[in-house]
This record gives sequence, structure tokens and C-alpha cells, in this order.
Amino acid sequence: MKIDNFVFGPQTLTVPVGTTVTWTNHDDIPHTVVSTEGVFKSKVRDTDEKFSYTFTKPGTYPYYCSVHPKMTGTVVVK
Ligand SMILES: [Cu+2]
Repeated sequence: MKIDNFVFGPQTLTVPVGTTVTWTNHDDIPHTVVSTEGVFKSKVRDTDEKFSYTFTKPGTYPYYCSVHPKMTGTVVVK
């Protein structure tokens, strides 16, 4: 997953159960990756820093950047 120009890409990512998803911040601005439902929460990620989470249960996981709450994305785990 990329964080680029204030956008999580892809906006919706579908993965099988057990997948570790890694987000990398390509912006010059710090961002976070925070589950809307409290499932995961990154520290502030500066340029080129990463956050990883392993999805062990099926479901739909919306998330956002707590610094810029209009930045949102979704991981779908099947
Ligand atoms: Cu942000």
C-alpha cells in the first residue's frame, strides 16, 4: 500500500486471511494508518516509514489518517 499525495492507494485492497499489509508513506508530510474500529493503529509515519498489520479474520476494515481525517481507505479480508 502506498501513501502518496494525501491518498491511500489503492483505496480498497482485497486480500486473503493471513495477509500482512504494509503501508509506506511517500509524502514529505507525516501520516498515520488508524483503524476506524480500533483494530490497528500506527505511530506517526514520516517519509519512507512503513506500517504493517497482519489481518487474521475476514471482514471489512475501514481506516483513516488521524492527522488528516479526510484520508480514508478500506482493507477487505476474505
Ligand atoms: Cu495524513
